Amino acid sequence: MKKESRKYIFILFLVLGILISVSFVHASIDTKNSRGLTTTSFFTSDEVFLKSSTGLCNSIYQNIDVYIIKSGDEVLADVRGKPEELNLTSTYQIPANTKIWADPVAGDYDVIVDCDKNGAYHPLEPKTSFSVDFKKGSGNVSMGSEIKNNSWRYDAENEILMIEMLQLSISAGGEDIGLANISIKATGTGNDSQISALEVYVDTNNNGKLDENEALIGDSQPAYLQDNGETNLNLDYTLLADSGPKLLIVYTMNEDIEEGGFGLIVNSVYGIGKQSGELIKFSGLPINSNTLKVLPKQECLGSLALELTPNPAEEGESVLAKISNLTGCDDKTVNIKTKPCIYPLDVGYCILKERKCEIELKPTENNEYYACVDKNGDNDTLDFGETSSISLVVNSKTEKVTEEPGEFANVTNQTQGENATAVTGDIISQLFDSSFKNIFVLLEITLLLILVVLIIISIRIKGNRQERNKPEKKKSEGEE
Ligand SMILES: [Ca+2]
Ligand SMILES: [Ca+2]
Ligand SMILES: [Ca+2]
Ligand SMILES: [Ca+2]
Repeated sequence: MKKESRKYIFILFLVLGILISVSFVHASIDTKNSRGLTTTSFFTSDEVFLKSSTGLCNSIYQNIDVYIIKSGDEVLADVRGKPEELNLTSTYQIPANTKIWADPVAGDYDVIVDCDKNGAYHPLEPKTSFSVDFKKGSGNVSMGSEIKNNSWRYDAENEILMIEMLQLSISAGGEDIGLANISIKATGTGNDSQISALEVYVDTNNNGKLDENEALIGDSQPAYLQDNGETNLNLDYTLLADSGPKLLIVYTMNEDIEEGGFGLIVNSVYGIGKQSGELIKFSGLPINSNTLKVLPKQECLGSLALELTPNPAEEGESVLAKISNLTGCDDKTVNIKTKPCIYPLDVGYCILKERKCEIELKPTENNEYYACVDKNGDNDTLDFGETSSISLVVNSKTEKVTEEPGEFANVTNQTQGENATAVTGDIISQLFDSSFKNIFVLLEITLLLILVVLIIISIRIKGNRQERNKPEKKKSEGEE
């Protein structure tokens, strides 16, 4: 019996020992992914998180070091450069959402909790393992800022041949990608084989426009071999992981391109992963551009000229405004204004026929005259050769006489001959007018004086009457 009871005690201790060791195992650490799932397998595109049960480090150490070391390493050489120091919760647990590696490198690893922070691993300290596999990167393309080029025409005086057609946002994830090629298909009624060049640039300043020093990364001349054709351009550009530059697709137009609508579709973009070496097909395609309307070549050329005859002119005299120096502008309207062209029409207009037109003016004073025409039909008069101005001098005779009375002699001397009599007659009538006015002023003053005297007299008479009434009033009061 004694032997039996010893056996039972031994079994009891054994069970207790197992229970204790189980509770020790229970205080463990595990790796998990960003979705909170416990796992030991990660990709290079993932982030590694750490979690634990309560009572870690036998509930003795609260401030601990977490090491990630290469699997099987004896020394604690952290692959991130240094261990991560952590404060456990009040229940001796790794805090929630503890990320231990944001950009893991492919390989097999151990995670060790150095409870006593002595820089060495003790077999009783918590430990787990995980592996990271390389995953090839991914690429995406999306529409950038909308480019609104409604129309274009060849203008010899303002030669703009390069037209931005489409801006793309492009991005890489997981690894750097060397862009390999882009496939672009022409659309629209216009004959695309007439487009001189198709080019792809990096829109460094992201303004939707091609600027100086922006890098060309792919091109084709001509743009397409045929109408509505498709061109596969080779690209020379390294897209860095987690970056998002903008690309610009630019057409170079041709002076002799025929009218029509011009658009394009980006069908595909391919690149090669710099780490994986694998072909990466970009998602997000196809993407369409807006349609550019190509108009007939600009025919109305030259710089508008305005001439006024006579200039100087006499007051009341008609002046002819002559418009000239434009070719190919017949049937266009030229507005004449006394203010710059942005102001409303205030004088008149004429319509160009056989390169010229004219309009009769009735000027009353000196003025600046402006001629305005919209040569290129873009609803403004801001383009080359669309405006002209000239000063008109109007000799006003009466103004000179009234403003400069001391210069009668000069005026009469200047206007010798036929005009002389008229001018002298004018002066006499003006002198007569002024003396007539003087008489009226004198009369008014006299009448005013008489009025003042009459008022004074009436006040005095009133005063005397009151004086006389006073003793009579006192007398009557006394009688009462
Ligand atoms: Ca230790
Ligand atoms: Ca076409
Ligand atoms: Ca730009
Ligand atoms: Ca214009």
